[in-house]
Amino acid sequence: MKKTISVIGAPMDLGQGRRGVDMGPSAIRYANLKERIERLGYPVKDLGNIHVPTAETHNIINEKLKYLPEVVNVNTEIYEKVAEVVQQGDFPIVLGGDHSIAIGSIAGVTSKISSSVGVIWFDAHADFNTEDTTPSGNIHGMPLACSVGVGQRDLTSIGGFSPKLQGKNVVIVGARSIDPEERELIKQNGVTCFTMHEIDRMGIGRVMEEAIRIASDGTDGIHLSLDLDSLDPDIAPGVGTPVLGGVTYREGHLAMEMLYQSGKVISCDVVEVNPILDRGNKTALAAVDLICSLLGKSIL
Ligand code: 6HN
Ligand code: MN
Ligand code: MN
Ligand code: MN
Repeated sequence: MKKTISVIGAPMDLGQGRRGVDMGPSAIRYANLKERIERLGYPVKDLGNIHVPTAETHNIINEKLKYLPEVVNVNTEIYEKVAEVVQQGDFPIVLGGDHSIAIGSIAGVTSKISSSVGVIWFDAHADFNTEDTTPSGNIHGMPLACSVGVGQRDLTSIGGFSPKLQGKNVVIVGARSIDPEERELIKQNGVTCFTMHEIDRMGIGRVMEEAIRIASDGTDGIHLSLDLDSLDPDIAPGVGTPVLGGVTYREGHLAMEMLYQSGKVISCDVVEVNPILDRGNKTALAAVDLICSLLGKSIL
């Protein structure tokens, strides 16, 4: 019997500045997420959406940590839901929403695992800023730092413990836009980063072999945090912070196929799909295609 897949919608848009990413969970569901996963032989439970307050009903108090209290509250709810799913032995897929939801998601996964969890952060960005290094004040640029215990306390201590991850088991793949001080933080915390440069030089196959080895070294499993802006904007235009020169469609799929073959992935986030900026739900469809490869869909 295959693991039950539990889908949790997190229509969060308070971690970034553009309208529409709150519709990401709907767009991904509309792209037939449930049916397509069921076709792979998994039981699927859709647990619905986490409540996210409307941006217009709240004020920004701290320009360096926009909507901090609201982002903390939503992530606390995500943490609780994900922890419950993992406790039951199911595989959570958290649909963003912006990438700030990974703070709660990773807190939930790591709280119920006896030893430690590795993370593969598939993204055009490193999401390793803090309130001291952020160029935007947007919390979606901070979740990976928070998860290794770096940053504002309310964010790092979601679930009542910190850090969630050890830098040596964290791997960023696909990066091509990193802020200057963010770069220093990544190095200081022992995080591995395979940028587009390494993907071009080594090929995605070798990059993923290394990434899987590093993320599973001494851990009980791998959490995949999949930001759709990792893909090239030609194939995934519906994202808030597109960056040229991204991962191709096949590179993305090979990465997911290799993660499936590793047998190590225990949970994932699928974030930053913005239907307002998309063309014909293309980005949500690409997201579902990638999830299917991650869950074992093979070509032959
Ligand atoms: N994402 N590094 C930029 C910032 O504002 O901190 C961009 C972050 C993008 C975050 O795409 O999840
Ligand atoms: Mn609520
Ligand atoms: Mn991201
Ligand atoms: Mn990104």
